[in-house]
Amino acid sequence: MSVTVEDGRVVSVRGDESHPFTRGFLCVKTNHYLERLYSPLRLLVPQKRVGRKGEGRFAPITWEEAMDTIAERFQAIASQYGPEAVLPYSYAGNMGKLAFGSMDRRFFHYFGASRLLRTICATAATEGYLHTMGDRLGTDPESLPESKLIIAWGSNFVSSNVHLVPFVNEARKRGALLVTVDPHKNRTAEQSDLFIQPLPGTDAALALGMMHVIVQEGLHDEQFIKENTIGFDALASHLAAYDPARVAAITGLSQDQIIEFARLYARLKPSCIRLNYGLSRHTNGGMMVRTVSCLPALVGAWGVPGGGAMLSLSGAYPLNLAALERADLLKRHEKMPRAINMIKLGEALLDVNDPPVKGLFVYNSNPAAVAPDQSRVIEGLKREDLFTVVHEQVSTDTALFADILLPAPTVFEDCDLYSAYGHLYLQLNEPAVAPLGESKSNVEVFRMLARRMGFSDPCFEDSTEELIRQALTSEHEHLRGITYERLKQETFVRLNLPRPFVPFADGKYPTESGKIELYSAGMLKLGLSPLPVHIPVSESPEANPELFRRYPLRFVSPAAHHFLNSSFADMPSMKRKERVPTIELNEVDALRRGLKDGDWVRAFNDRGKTFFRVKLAGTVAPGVACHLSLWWRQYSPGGYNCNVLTSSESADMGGGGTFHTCLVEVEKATPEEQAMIDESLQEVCAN
Ligand SMILES: Nc1nc2c(c(=O)[nH]1)N[C@H]1C(S)=C(S)[C@@H](COP(=O)(O)OP(=O)(O)OC[C@H]3O[C@@H](n4cnc5c(=O)[nH]c(N)nc54)[C@H](O)[C@@H]3O)O[C@H]1N2
Ligand SMILES: Nc1nc2c(c(=O)[nH]1)N[C@H]1C(S)=C(S)[C@@H](COP(=O)(O)OP(=O)(O)OC[C@H]3O[C@@H](n4cnc5c(=O)[nH]c(N)nc54)[C@H](O)[C@@H]3O)O[C@H]1N2
Ligand SMILES: [Mo]
Repeated sequence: MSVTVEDGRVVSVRGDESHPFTRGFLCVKTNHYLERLYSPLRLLVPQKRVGRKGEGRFAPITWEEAMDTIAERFQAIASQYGPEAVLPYSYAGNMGKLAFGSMDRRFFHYFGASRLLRTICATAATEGYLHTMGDRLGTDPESLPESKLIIAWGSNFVSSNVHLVPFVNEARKRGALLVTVDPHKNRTAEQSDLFIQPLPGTDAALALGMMHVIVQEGLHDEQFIKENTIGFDALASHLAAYDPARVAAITGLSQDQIIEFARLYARLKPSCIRLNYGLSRHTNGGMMVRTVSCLPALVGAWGVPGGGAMLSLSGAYPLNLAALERADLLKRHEKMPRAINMIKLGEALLDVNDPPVKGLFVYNSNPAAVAPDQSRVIEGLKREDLFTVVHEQVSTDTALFADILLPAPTVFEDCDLYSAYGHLYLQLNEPAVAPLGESKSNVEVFRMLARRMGFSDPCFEDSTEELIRQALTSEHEHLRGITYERLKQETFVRLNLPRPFVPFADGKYPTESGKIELYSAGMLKLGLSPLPVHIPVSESPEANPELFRRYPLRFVSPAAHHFLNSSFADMPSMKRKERVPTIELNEVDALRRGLKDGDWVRAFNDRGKTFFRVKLAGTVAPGVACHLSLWWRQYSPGGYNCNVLTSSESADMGGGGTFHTCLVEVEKATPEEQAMIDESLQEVCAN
């Protein structure tokens, strides 16, 4: 981002033309960043709660009083219940390395707080991909113009990774085809040459059906398979179970679609499958990603520019995170503190007793809006005996539940180191303006708190610059020649990799066998199927017919174009663009329920209910419903957003979230409900 500052105020922001990947433009959300920077919702001073929990009434206090209160309460909790009764809750925030995990981790490790398993986004997909490929590496996006076929597979990159679009367009100018595989006709599907629309949670079956066709018709790349993979023979005989007729019945596609797509995939090379995390948010999500990522090996798509698959390039950044996080500080404690899965926050706050969670420190996240099974999360946050600290930029849904509320800076006000997962440049971000009001960075807050609690280790005195230098301490060749001084001078630096970077070009894969694992002995040891398989998701007619009878719509809630998770969903211009929370239905399902476009419905299941406006746009198959997320609860009629419907069940791998495995029913709102909706919409528009 290029930022113009006048008299200490940011007056404009635009893309940096000299950046080889982002190429001078920003996404629609960050284009409007000033609205957030100077938002009336910005928190500017520390505050303490004076109203009921969740009511949002606070009184200003000094930083000193805030630190004193937190230290006293945490120490009291620790002496009565042990330090594990304190739970940190954080995710990516603005994605800076230091803000994500450095002084905060040191603080909680030293203190002995419960450890948080940060599973809400990437762990299921990552594990699935690693089982096949062995590393978090994939096609260099800058090589995409070489591709002849690009497949957006559960990846709405027009919304979620817009900087990929120019590279895809370049490939298309040279004749490449773009295919989208998604249950929702999203913005990427709208721009695609071909749209394949399987039922949610059935992609492993689709990929196996494609493999069936490819192998049966002899379209696989025998030489590549022989030299680079393990387990092909076992896979080939296993494919008998995935003939097009059975796969059609599972996925809702036609046999012809499956056969034609398989032939196209085998024929056009180089090809790149752009996977993303959306696909993995199912109870079988890890296995779906593991299965789809076997496809490139079958047709020998790897080893050339523009070929392969791309889930994430985060494995290309060998930063010294251990030095930042200092997990060795845990050794001070007699036993390793327990671990709590972040997608089970409701359970952690309501059911866990050994010891109960008595103190919660939320930063870099807005769990009241983003975590699943929202009614239980809220019930937990309302607990009078829970002491909650929230460190935030703005007055989010979670901030309303704080006992102590602390102001945080935005990227314009904070110094941090940035890696990426969709390109190969490392960046140093230096502040453009001083922190607004009294806001303080994550690093600063945990440094202050460590001091106040008398933590003696010298690591708590490390400065921001020292932390960045520590992160860069690595012998790895990708970081060779990349120093703090160089980053300060150049701002962003390409990792020490050729351009384009061709991953796995040497035919070496860091799996157990050293090959791409079509059969994985490691998975067998973990109790998983060693071969790719289709396992019906837990909320489906196959796995739970009784539930399906009551809630016959498969509900997915992927990211909205104008929101970033719940970030930016407070900005008036972005809310205006998204208008109201909607649910996209198939015409058949609408007709059956007497619903028209524009009607308001109550969407519900055993976990809760929320309200959406019906959108009939031919975007989903019968039996599927889609809501673009994430609206704040504050702006959702009825006070709950879509996550009141989603489940806290974890995925088959990595403990990941399963937001898209979710059965619901919808009914037209009653007149009383409609009156409530109309009233709350007036409020939303006024805000
Ligand atoms: N505008 C915008 N951009 C974002 C974000 C945002 O909130 N808004 N979030 C950022 C973050 S944190 C992340 S992790 C990434 C996520 O990036 P993506 O993974 O691209 O985003 P999602 O919208 O979660 O999901 C992508 C698609 O998966 C589809 N999907 C759901 N279930 C299935 C399935 O069973 N099979 C298939 N084939 N597709 C399925 C959804 O319909 C959706 O179109 O985006 C990042 N970028
Ligand atoms: N239904 C449904 N739910 C989902 C998803 C979905 O697709 N569907 N997607 C899931 C995914 S992929 C993810 S990653 C999670 C994301 O969930 P969250 O991690 O909660 O992401 P955000 O909603 O963007 O909230 C990040 C918060 O951090 C704050 N912040 C930013 N910078 C800083 C900082 O430097 N310090 C502090 N203290 N705070 C900061 C921002 O103001 C913002 O409120 O949501 C998940 N929830
Ligand atoms: Mo995410």
